[in-house]
Amino acid sequence: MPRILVTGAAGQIGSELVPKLRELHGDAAVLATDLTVPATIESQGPVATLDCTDPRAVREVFQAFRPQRVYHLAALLSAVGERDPQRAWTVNLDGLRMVLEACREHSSSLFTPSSIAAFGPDAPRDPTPQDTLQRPTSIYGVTKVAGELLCDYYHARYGVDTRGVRYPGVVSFAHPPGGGTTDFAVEIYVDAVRHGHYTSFVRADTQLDMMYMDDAVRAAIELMDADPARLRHRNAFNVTAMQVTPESLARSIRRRLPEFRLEVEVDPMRQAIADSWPRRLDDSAAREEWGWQPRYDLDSMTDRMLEGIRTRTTE
Ligand code: VAH
Repeated sequence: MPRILVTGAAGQIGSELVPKLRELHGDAAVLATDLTVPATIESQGPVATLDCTDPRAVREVFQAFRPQRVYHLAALLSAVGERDPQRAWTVNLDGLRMVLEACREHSSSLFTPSSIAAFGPDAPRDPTPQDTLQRPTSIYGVTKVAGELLCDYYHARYGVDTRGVRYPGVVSFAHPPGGGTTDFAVEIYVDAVRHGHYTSFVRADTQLDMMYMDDAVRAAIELMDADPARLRHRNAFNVTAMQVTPESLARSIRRRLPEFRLEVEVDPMRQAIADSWPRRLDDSAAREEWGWQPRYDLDSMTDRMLEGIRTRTTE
């Protein structure tokens, strides 16, 4: 049985990655950690509180659990980070550095997500290649580029098996969005079911890459299971499933809720962040090097989201 450590287990991706890893490897194989761990995750298997910026706490968890594989998800997202850049750096970079050092000492492999936010307005936006200029203008993007470079350094210098993907916006219903710029792609579904209308904080024609949660969780697992001999890249692979705008999301929702109305009230900060990001990622490297293939498109994601929100609301 492998020993797998997940940090940020209470977050949007962590709260769905942990149950999937436990289904694959057994409950006891996965230690779920976060600043506080919800009862739902605690009821299924081992948990621990962990502040990844505390080197002693990180050392103690690694010494006690001796993880063979680590999924390091603890981070502040773009909009939250932009409101507190110092804390974004501390959590996203110092936290990563503590975990990298522990992985080096314990020969653990490490998955760390990057993001489309790792690109800035100077990069080609449509498509954005795997290898191109990375000069992001958000502090979140700066921490993601620095994190990619640090993970590649630990692989080259110390042989740590570090891998990552540049996630697009990740869409799910089980966990509230975490204060990101792509949250509109989650909020629109929740408000469609609850209120029949949604007010978007970005313009209706703002196009960004997106992915349904099941594909995002599968990408993390499949990359870590991939044959390392095939990987020409490591930190981090562009991955995407679709490109959406608030308007295209609304059209997809109206297939099921014909009365749905979309309004717009732009939040200048999040609009500026979204306008600096890619409009379409080129994910051919992930497809070639480890067989990446999304399974959800816009309409199947819409159907899954509306069904999941309705079920959760009636529970
Ligand atoms: C955010 N959901 O909006 C995150 C993600 C691609 C964006 O990194 O900050």
